[in-house]
Amino acid sequence: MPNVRARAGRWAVAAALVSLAAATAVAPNVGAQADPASVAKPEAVQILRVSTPSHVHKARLQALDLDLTEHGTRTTVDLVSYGRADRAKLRDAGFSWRVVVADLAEAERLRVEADKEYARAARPPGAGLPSGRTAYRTLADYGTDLASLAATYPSQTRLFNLNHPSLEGRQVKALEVSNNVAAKDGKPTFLVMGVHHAREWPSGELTIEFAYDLLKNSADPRIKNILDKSRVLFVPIVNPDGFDVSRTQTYEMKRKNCRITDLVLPGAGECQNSSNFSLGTDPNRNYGGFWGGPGASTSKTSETYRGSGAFSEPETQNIQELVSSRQVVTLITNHTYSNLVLRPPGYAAAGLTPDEAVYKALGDAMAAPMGYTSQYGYQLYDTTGTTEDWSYFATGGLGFTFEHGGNSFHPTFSNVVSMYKGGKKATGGAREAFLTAAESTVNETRHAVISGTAPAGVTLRLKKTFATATWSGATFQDTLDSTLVVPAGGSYTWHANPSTRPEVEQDGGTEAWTLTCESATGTVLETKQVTVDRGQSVTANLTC
Ligand code: 0X9
Ligand code: ZN
Repeated sequence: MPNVRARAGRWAVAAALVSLAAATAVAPNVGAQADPASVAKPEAVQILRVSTPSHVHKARLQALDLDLTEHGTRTTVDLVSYGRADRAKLRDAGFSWRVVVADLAEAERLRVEADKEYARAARPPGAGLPSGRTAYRTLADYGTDLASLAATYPSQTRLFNLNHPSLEGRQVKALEVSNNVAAKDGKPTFLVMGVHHAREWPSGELTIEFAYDLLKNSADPRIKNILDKSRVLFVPIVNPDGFDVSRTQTYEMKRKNCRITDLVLPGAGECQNSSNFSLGTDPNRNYGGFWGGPGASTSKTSETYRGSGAFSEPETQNIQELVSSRQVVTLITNHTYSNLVLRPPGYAAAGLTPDEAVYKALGDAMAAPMGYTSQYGYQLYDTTGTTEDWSYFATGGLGFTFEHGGNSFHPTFSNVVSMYKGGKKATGGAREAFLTAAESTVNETRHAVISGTAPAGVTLRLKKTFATATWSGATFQDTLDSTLVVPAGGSYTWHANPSTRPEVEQDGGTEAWTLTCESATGTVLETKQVTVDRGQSVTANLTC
C-alpha cells in the first residue's frame, strides 16, 4: 500500500510544478515579481471544452494562440487552459465553455497511482503488449530497448542515429526492420514515428511496440510477407529533449522542443528552467511545406510556434533527410489525443489532393480496426508546417497523422495496451492499422515500380531536386536522393514513389526521376530520365 504522506508529497510537487509552468506559460515573469501570497495560490491547469459551432469559430479560437488539443467535434474543441489569463482571452473573444478536467495536476497524480497499481497487478507480467512493458518508458528505456532489439535480431535490424543530434545534444535513434536488412535493395519503406510532441507518450510506446511485434512474430506468414517485401523504419522519439522534460515530470505538459532562443543552442538546464517552460518550437509546425501559414504561430510562447524558418530545427531536419534519402511510400506520425486518422491537406484552402481516392481508401482501412474517424487534417482546424503536408507534397508518399486515445495526452498505461491491441469498439487496434499500412506499402498499385537490367554490384541512384514553397511564396531546395546496389544476376526492382509530385500533377504536368548508374568510386556512367506513375511499372535497362 502506498503511504498517504508520500502520496500527498508527490501531489504537492506535481501540482507546484504544473502550476508554476502554468503561471509562466501566460506571463513568464510573474513568478519573479509577484508577492508571495499570490504565488502561494497556484492556478489549476484545466481541460476546457469550448463551443465552436462553425469552422469560423474554430479559426477564431485558433487565432487566440491557446493550447488546443486535436480533440473536438463539429461544434467543440478541447483546449488546455493555464489559468485566469487564458479564460479571460476566451471570454473577451465571446467564447463559452465547460470544464472537462478541473485539475490536470490532480489527474496526473491519479494516473501515476493507477499506473503503479496496474504494473503491480499485471498477470502474467506484461501479458498485454509485445514487449511485455507494463509502464511508460523513460527516454533511457527507449535507448535500452532499441539496443536490445538490435542485439537480439542482428540480421533483421539496423539501429542508427539520425543526422542531427537534438538541441541538447542527444542522439535521435532510428531502427530499420526487414528480412536481410543489410541488402541495399529496392524494397519500399514504411516509416512510423512517435513523440514529435513531448507530452504525447503513447505515440512512442505504440511505435516501439510495433517493432517488437514484427521481430518477435517474424515467422507469422503475414508479418514474414511484410518483412520480405518492405523495410519498416521506426523513430519512436523524434523529440527526445522535450520528451525527457515531460516524462521526468520536470514539466509534464511540455509539447515543443528545447529551442529557447531562435538559431541558438540552449544552455545547460535552460529548457528545464520553469521560466522557459512556455518556449520552444513546435516540431509539427516547422516542416517546410506551406511553412508559416495558417494554424502556426509567430509567438515564441505559443504552443504552435513555427520556429525561425522552415526546417530550422534538428528534429525536423532529421525527418526531412530520412524521408529524402529513401523511398518512403507510407508514413505514419503518431500523436495523442483524439481518435483520428488524418490525411492531407492540413489546411482547407489547399483543396483535395490528386491522390484523394487512394488516400481515403488507406485512411479508412486503417481507421476501421481502431474505431477511429478517417478525415482530412484540416477538419478540426487548419495547420501548416506539419509532417505529412511536407512529406506527401515533396515525395508523393502517403503520409498520415494518427491521433490516438480519447481523453488525455498520456492516459493510464492500460489505455496504451487497448490502443495497441484494440478495445471494446476497436477490433484490431493500432497493431492492425500498422499492419494495414505495411501491407499497403508492399501493394504495387499504391506506389511506382522501376525495374530492369544493370551490371551486378553497381550503384543506381534515383534523384530529384526541386523548389518547395513556404506560405509566403519563398522557396527552399528539396533533394530526394536514394540508392540501391544491383544484385548478383544483374536485374533490379525498385519500389519507389511516383516521379511526378502531387502539385505538378494537380497542374497537369509530369516530372521525371533522374536515374543514374555509378561506378564504385561514384563516377556517373549513365543517366536516364524515368517517368512513372503510382500503380505503374516501367522498365529501365542500363548498360553502365
Ligand atoms: O496540432 C497538431 O500538431 C496535431 N494535434 S496535437 O494535439 N497532437 O498536437 C494535429 C495536426 C494535424 N493536422 C491538422 N489538424 N491540420
Ligand atoms: Zn501531437
